[in-house]
Amino acid sequence: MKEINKQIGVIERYTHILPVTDKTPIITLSEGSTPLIKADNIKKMLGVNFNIYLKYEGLNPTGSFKDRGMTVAVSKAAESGVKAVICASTGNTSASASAYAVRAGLKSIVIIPEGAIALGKLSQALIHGAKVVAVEGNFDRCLEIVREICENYDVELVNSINPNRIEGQKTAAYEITEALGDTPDYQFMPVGNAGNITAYWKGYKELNETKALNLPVMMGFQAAGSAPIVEKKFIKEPKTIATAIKIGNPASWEQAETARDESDGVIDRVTDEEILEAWQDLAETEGVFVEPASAASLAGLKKYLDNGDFNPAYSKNVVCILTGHGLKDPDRAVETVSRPPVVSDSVDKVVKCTGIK
Ligand code: AN7
Repeated sequence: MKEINKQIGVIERYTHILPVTDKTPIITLSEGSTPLIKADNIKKMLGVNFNIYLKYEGLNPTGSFKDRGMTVAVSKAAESGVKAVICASTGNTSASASAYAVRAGLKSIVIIPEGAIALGKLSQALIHGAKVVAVEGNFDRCLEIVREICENYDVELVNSINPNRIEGQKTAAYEITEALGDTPDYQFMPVGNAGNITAYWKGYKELNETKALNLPVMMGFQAAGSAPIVEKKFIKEPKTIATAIKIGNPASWEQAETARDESDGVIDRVTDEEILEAWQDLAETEGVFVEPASAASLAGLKKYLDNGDFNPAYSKNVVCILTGHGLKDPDRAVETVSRPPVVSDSVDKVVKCTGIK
């Protein structure tokens, strides 16, 4: 039967720039092709002249940018004939790996830091049938354990140290560039394990080499309690409400520094307070609900505007990457914003609470 209006995933859309061949089975959930949303309400709120765009990666099939890399990593794993994939995760990688593993008919094994995963993400890994093991330790320790397991057993590591993850994730740089008709001037984004900033930088460098497009300035932001790259040292006990980026020893540390230095950008930190404020701004002014870690991008932009360190001309394009969906971490919203009033079953009482009158 003919498939009508089939949305293709990133492997089919970007075959020519990805490490796939005719022999690679394409394991896809039609990821990518996420919207680049013009944020004119935030532009007005901030009183700036330049253009602000939001790359809403929470609209990928499992709710985060990880799907772009996972389609490539799991397709290559299936091609190689392994029987299982494994990852350490602060949540989103595990949600994505377990979903793509199901489609490939592979087992998935997920190692998470105990008590430090947002509920939405844990429920995804569980419903997709992953073998989930919670370790009494932080993410960095989980990744060490997974790396050791991979040295001794025939399982494929699908964390972002797997180069196929980076290849898949670089497609977001291509999409942004296609949507704008040019590379952006500045890109603000969260940094955790630093795979994503590495992937974007690879994408933009390729576009620079093949199409002579300008390189954007990369502005990466870690959470203040988990900012090893900023502090130039491992953080033994990282702390932040943005659990996705609660990482004290990023695997792609050096690559993140390269992106920063080659682009004349920064890797800086934003406090939990600044993250939550930007997170609420996105929901309240643009109707875009993201998980807290994602809001580190806008928090970083606001910080640099406040500092006076950031003053682009009116025609410039600034993109904030929103890495994960707000429904990943619904508890945070319910805790932060006041709960709804409960009234007895009466039209009058309901009307009184609504503010209609
Ligand atoms: C929403 O899932 O590390 O700098 O194990 O889930 O590429 O690590 C997630 C990271 C930003 C940081 N935003 O990206 C994992 C994991 C969200 C994330 C990041 C993550 P990287």
